[in-house]
Amino acid sequence: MPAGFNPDLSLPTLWTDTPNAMDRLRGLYATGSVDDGEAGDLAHFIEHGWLVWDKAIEEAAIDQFVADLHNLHTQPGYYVSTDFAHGRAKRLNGPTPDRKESFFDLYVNLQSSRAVCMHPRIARFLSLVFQAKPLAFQQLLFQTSNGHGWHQDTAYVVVDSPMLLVATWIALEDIVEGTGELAFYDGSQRLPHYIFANGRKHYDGETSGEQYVEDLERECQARQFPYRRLLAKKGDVFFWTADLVHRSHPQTPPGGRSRLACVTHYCPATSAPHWFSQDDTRGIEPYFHIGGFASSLYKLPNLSQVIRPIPTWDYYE
Ligand SMILES: O=C(O)CCC(=O)C(=O)O
Ligand SMILES: [Fe+2]
Repeated sequence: MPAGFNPDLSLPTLWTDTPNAMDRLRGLYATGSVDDGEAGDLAHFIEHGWLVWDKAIEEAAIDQFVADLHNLHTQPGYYVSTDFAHGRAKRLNGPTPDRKESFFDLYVNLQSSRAVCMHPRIARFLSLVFQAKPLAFQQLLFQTSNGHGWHQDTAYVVVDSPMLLVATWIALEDIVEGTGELAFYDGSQRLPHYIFANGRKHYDGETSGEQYVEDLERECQARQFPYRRLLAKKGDVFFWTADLVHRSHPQTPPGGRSRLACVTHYCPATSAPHWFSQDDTRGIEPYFHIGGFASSLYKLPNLSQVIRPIPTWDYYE
C-alpha cells in the first residue's frame, strides 16, 4: 500500500486525544484530581492539540542551561550533536565552541537541562495527560532552526504504542520572527492516521519526504486548520500532542540566526521507546520521584557523573 491517510484505523491514544476526552476531564475535575487551572490547561490541550505557558520556567534556570551549553567544548567527546556542517547525521563535540549544531539528550550530563525539561510544573502536567509519570527519552537543543518541514512526531519519534507521546518546546531566548520559529496547524491532531508503506506510523525510509510533507499540508489546508506561529519569549513552554502537524516556519534572510530552544519528547513511563529493544540503552534514570530519563545515546542509569555516549559507528569526531 502506498503511504497515505487511513480514516478507518484507530489506535490507542492518550486519554486527551479520545473523542470523549471532555467527559473524562469532567470526571477528573469532579473528583478533585485537577484544580481549576489544570482543568483549563487540559481542556485547551484536548481541543487544540497544544498548550502554551508564558514564562513558566524561571529565568535563572534557563540562564544556567545556556551557560552550560556554551561550555560544552570544555568536555570534548561527551556530547552528541547534529553534523550539518559535514552533511552527516551525528558527531561528537570537539574542543571549540559550536553555535550552530543541535545537541542531543543534554539531560544526561546537565542538571540544568533536567531542571528545565523536567520542571515540576511540566512533570505534573505530563502526569495528568499520561496518568503515569513522564519518561523523557529524546531531546534536541536547537541553537538555530534546522528547517524541519511539516511532520507529525509519530513519524520520527517512535514509542511502542506510537500515540503515547507528548513534546515540549521551551524557548531559551526571545524568539525573533523569521529565524525559523515553530509553526503548526491548530487542531491537526485530529487528522486520520497517516500510514507509511510499511503499514506503520513511523517513517519507512522509502516514501519521499516531499510527498509526506505535501500530503500533510494539503489535508490540513483542506480542513482549514488555522496556521499558527509560535513567537515564544524566553521561558515559555509549548506542549504538543503526538500527531499535531508542525514545522519550522521558513527563515527569512539572513539564515542561521540564533533560535535557542529545547525540544524534549516524553512518553508515559508505562510505555517504552522503540530502542528499548537494545539492552544497553534500556535503562531509566529516576528524577526526584516526578519522572525519569532514558537515552538511545548513553547508558543509563548514571546521572551521578558525567558520562560519554555509547560508541557507535555513526559518530564523527
Ligand atoms: O524546532 C523546530 O523547528 C521543530 C522541532 C521538531 O519538530 C522536533 O524536534 O520534533
Ligand atoms: Fe517535531
